[in-house]
Amino acid sequence: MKISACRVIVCSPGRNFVTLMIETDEGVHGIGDATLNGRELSVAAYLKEHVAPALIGRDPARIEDIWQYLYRGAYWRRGPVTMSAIAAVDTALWDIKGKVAGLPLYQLLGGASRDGVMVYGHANGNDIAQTLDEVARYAGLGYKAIRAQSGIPGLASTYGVSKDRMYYEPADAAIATENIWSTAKYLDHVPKLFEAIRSRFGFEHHILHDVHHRLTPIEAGRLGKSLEPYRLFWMEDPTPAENQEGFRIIRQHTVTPIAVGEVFNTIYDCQTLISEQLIDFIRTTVVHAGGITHLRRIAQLAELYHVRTGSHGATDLSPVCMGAALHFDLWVHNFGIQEYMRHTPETDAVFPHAYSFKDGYLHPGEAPGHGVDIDETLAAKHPYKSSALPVNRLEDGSMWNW
Ligand code: EZ4
Ligand code: CO
Repeated sequence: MKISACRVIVCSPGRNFVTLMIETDEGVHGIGDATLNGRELSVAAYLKEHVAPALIGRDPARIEDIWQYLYRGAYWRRGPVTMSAIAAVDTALWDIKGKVAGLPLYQLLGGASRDGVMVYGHANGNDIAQTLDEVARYAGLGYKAIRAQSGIPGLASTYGVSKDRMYYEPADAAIATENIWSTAKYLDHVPKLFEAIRSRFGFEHHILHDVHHRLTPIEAGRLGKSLEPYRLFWMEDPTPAENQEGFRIIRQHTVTPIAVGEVFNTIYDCQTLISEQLIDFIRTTVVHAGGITHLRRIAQLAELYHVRTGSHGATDLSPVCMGAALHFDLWVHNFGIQEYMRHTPETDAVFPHAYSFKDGYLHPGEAPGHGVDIDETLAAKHPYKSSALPVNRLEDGSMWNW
């Protein structure tokens, strides 16, 4: 069997997605997600110009060799654009391997380690009362784990709070929207949110929170300590993680579990975080961290150090990534949780999929490969729309992390 075509499909059914389609001379095809929110066309160009021509005629069964060819062979290693492009190829090749074998992807990896994949949904509101109502809604839908975010008094807008309660799409304008941030106002408000959640709902549910890279390590230590009575499942991205050693400071001050890594693209981004046991959950995903082949290496390093997986699963990761991630999650021994932000009905229609939700768990289904396809006719009706992620400034105008 040989790769006969390699095409990039860019569409926007509610939001932008980049999908790689790999076809073979024996009629089997596979697809992979290559979406990099706000920077979509850079990955599309990388794939079209530099990857697709080199894949024609290759044996699609040689997944490891093609991964190494694209990683080592580029000379310019790592980075989100390169690693998302490699991820798309890798995901499509695993999809093909599964279809050829007639087996769902999780069976190729080693079979199921569990019956279902625990997911968390997003409760968000403009204020605490609204967030509490959303927690109640997710609990009513059967979720065992819920992420809670709320607006902050004195700030016009906040990460994680959306107009539409079920979907969260931060990339909302062609030129980035500017938000204002105050660490003092945030640190004052957040413990009140979790105190209110625990006093209304008790401790039955796993409760999570995303700090979205806003704090310094010592501030994160203070937040983690102040949230200890509410026993969070995790505190996510407390501080930007380029300086992995900085997490030692957070660890010295709190036992609130820490999840990091949705923006990481290789194992080297989390080598110190994992080997020094500075985090509890690693959030690398199929699409942004080199596909199933590389995610497996990260998870198996993490397993040595009691770090569990908790993959990113926002709406900007397409159903193709979600399908592949669920096979990975069902198999990987040191699984922790999977983020699951629902896609819009328009997105779901373009990407028919075998995965399904029941009682707080997702299951990837039994279709061969990863079980997600693309309706290209429908996709063509939703052309690309330029949209950027917001930026953040402090109240005095200085740029900050969004
Ligand atoms: O801001 O995926 O945990 N989830 C997140 C997401 C990210 C977006 C960026 O594209 O942090 O909402
Ligand atoms: Co996050």
